[in-house]
Amino acid sequence: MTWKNPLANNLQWSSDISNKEAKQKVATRLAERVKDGDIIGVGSGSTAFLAIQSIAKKIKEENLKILAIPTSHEVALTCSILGIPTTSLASAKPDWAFDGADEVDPHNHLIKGRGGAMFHEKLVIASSNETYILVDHSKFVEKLGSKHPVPLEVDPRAVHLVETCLESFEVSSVDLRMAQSKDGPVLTEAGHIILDVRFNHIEPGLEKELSSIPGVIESGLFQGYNINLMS
Ligand code: ABF
Repeated sequence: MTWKNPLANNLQWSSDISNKEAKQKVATRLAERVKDGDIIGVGSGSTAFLAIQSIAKKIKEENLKILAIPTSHEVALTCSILGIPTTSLASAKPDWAFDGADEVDPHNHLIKGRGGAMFHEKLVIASSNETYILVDHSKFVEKLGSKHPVPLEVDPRAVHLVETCLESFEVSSVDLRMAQSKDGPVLTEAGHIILDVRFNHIEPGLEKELSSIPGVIESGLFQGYNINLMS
């Protein structure tokens, strides 16, 4: 008897997808570049979710074999439900990767991390020969930080140290990201907390300065990565 995955027909994004039509268009275009044998880094967020679905459709129709490197457990589960085999950065290097973003400035610098997966997303993007960032018009900003704070993934033991170190930056607020239920902080897949930080100015070297603070695992700032923007 053939086993039929009961989740396969019920796969949906957890909430309404904003600008869904624009996101779907870019997701469909992204899927066109999938070739047999590709190892693809797969980002998180609703745009990436639509892209995974378009890719799954294409590989089924054209009987392609690909391998995905997911950036979160959630993405891994989505791939698995859609029948896309997965591997990890420890075993393979992505030929290319795709992901979403929260803000993109005119230099293609990004703020990411609304879903809290920016550490793994950064590892995948930094490991890929080519990266496609999928965005709709709402993501373009003149200055990074106009709409979103910069998330920092922080070891919980370092929370006070990191807050103290942040005093030497021009910061207007630092918020511990709380779970929707408000009964505790959001924990990343690695068990770290997230501090959402609003900087008065985001200068080009800020990403490196932040990662040099002891206890900061990674930030959601992406400055100077070789990315191709798709909108
Ligand atoms: C991931 O999803 C995150 O780094 C980014 O915060 C978010 C973008 O989400 P969406 O595509 O749903 O707008 O890429």
